[in-house]
Amino acid sequence: MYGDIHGCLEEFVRLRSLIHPKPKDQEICVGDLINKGPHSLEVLRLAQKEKIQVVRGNHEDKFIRYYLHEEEKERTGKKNPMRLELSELRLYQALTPQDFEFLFSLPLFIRFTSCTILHAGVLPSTDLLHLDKKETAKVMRVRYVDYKGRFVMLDRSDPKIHFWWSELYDGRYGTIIYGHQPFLRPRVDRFAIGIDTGAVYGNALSALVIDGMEREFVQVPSKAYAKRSKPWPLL
Ligand SMILES: [Mn+2]
Repeated sequence: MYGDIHGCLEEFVRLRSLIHPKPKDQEICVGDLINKGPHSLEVLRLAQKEKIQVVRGNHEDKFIRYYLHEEEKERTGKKNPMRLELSELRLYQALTPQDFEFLFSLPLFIRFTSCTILHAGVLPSTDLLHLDKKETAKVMRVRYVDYKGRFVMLDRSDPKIHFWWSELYDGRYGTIIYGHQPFLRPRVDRFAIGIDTGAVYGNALSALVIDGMEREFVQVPSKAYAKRSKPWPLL
């Protein structure tokens, strides 16, 4: 399982060469392959070529939603309400129909007997098999929840009064392996493991390698391609 790559191709190639997965191994990314970093398109193509499984992150979701709005614009003349940054627009324009097909094919979660892979997390009320549009969005975005287990927007989040989502997670989907929130080191809780170690911010790209009962983290240090807008949270 690989943490958020965000276009860090060089780091991803190095990490894979350390692990050297065999054809029988399953490789899975926790989402956010693209955006922020330098080589989003190449990472996206590598995942397709190497048959790496990917769950949908909020950055993949952004491109999917933009595509659907553009389609609607063509059909009805309605304006696209979304705005992409220049770098995002360039990436969007470089995507082929095959790339879009790949993006649309990404599942929200991948379930195994003892673990589930998804991008951000679940709320106490999340039922992964019956999700409406709003709840689907939360699975790709949740960080903090309030004392009633409700989603808290990022700019309202306060670690002093809110819970990290996994603190209220009861393990009903097994161990959840997720990304979305960069940590200095992988965060290991009773029923959840966060493996985004902020590759694009110059910390490290991490993988969790599971072999039977054995669990190992493999990391490569990364260059800084983007600046964090907030100080690094110590969770
Ligand atoms: Mn994310």
